[in-house]
Amino acid sequence: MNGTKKAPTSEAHFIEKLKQFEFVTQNMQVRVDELNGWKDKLQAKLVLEPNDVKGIKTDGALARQIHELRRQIGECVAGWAHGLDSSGPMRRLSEQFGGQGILLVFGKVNAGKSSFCNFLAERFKRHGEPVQYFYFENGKSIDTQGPFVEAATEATARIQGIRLGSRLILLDTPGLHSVTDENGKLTKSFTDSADGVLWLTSSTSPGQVQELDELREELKRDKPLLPAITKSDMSEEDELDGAIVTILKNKTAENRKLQEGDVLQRARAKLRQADMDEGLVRAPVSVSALVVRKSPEPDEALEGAGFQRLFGGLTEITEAATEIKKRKAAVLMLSHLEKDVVQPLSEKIRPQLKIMRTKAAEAAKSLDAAAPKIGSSVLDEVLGELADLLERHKSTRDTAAVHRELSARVHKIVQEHVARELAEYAHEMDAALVALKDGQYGAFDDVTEECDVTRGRWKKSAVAGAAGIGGAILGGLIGSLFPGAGTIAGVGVGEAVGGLLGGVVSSLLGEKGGDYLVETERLSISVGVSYTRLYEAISEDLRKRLPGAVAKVVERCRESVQQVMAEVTRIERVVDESEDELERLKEACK
Ligand SMILES: Nc1nc2c(ncn2[C@@H]2O[C@H](COP(=O)(O)OP(=O)(O)OP(=O)(O)O)[C@@H](O)[C@H]2O)c(=O)[nH]1
Ligand SMILES: [Mg+2]
Repeated sequence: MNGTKKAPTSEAHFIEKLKQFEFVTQNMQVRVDELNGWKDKLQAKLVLEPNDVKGIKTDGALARQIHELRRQIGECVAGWAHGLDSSGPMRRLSEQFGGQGILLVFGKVNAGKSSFCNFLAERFKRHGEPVQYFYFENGKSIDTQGPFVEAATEATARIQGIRLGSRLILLDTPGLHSVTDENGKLTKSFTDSADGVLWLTSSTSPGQVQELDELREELKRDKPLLPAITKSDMSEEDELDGAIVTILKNKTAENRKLQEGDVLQRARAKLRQADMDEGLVRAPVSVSALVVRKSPEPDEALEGAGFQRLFGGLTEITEAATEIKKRKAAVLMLSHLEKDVVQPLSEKIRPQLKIMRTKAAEAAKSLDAAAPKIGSSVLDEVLGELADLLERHKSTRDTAAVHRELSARVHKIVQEHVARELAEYAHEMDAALVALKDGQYGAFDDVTEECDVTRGRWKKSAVAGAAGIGGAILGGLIGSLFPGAGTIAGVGVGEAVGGLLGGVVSSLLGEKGGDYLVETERLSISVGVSYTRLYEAISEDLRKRLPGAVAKVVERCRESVQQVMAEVTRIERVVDESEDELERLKEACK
């Protein structure tokens, strides 16, 4: 026989209604996906670009700040996953029972929880509904043959459950204040997954509201609470066919009403006092599973034992639980994102970004001062060496060597100053910027003196030959009197003086020497080498080009600082925008 009659009972109604409940909506899955997507996007955007800021030395203060930021971001992102893991058992359970409602059967040791679960399973079976018992081991649910152990002494030491029909899970937990602390912890790790709570309190001393302290978190999450006063029965002796028998009877209606009113009042007061929503407490229902079980007509006994009312209450809280469940995945995800993602970003990353902004601004400021300072010291040092350098190459007049050596010196001096003043940076001056091209500044100059020379010549070659020899000897002598005048100058002087001497000799020889020819000539005689013009030309050019070349190096340093600043700004914007975006997603979840 089956329990449904013409006018459906509350029990039948509950069983039917349960089939229509949708515990998860497609819509919420979309929300959860959005929240997951938000996190993934944030993680991708938090990757620091580029990997290393060009031109900044790895041991410098700026580089250390970047390194620190990268480390902190890495730590935060790793923390996200950890935050998600710590809610593992609950999450796994929620996933496993994705489309089903979970009611937590909660109460003190011996409150009658396992008996209550077994009893409901019996009722479902009686309605031809599938029933499946299971328990948890190592985080996995294992199906088992029911029913659960009911005992006068502590019976349940594991989390076990029953699937009633295809949509409802009852979680039977070890009793509160159970002798083993482990059981309490175990229970706690699963209570999170519930969508609603059935609080079982024995009619022998109902309403020990301090038990609700353990449910603080569930109630904070707006889970509905239905108190059931169990064992609402009493034994009475009666006479049956002349024999004295013990009969189990329901407690009187009056007694039940009193207890139900009392439990409701206490529970509400407790929630109020704990700053929770007292509206979560539903009207308590007094029941006796044992009375029904002992009755020869269990279907009929349900009403008197309080179960039709209880099914009414179950219908209500299951309905409320579906609402919780619909939002649950998104609510859980949101609370994870706020606690594990947004909070560390504000507490760790934002302050680090602020420090970096300050450091970068300071660096930019000291670069402003660095360019003119380095420019003028470099110029002083280079010009201070220029005269020496030219002096060293004067004898060879090798301007190519001058340019080569000077270019190298300029480059080296700039580098030395840059290394000292811009120690943070790895930029080098582009040597091409100060390269001195050969021929650019002219050459070493001759220092000359001018004189008039009178040349004479005999027609007879013998005399001319003798005069030429003597002149050459004397010329060489004079040439050596002008140091640095060089061979060419020496020969020139020798020839000119030779000509002069020839004239003297011919006058000594008289008319007999032959015809004497005289001519006067103006000669420019080189007496030394000057680099005055070269010095001027080079120093003028360096004055023009060096400050610019130095400024270019400083500019590149500034670009590096700007790169750091840009990255700081970008990360700040990512954090701001992500927080705004999460607020929008949160609104959409409501
Ligand atoms: N009189 C009466 N006794 C009941 C009723 N339901 C359960 N009991 C008894 O209460 C005792 C405890 O029942 P359990 O269902 O094991 O209680 P529990 O809350 O699961 O206990 P733990 O698992 O130890 O926390 C058993 O001896 C049951 O027979 C009832 O409706 N009336
Ligand atoms: Mg039990």
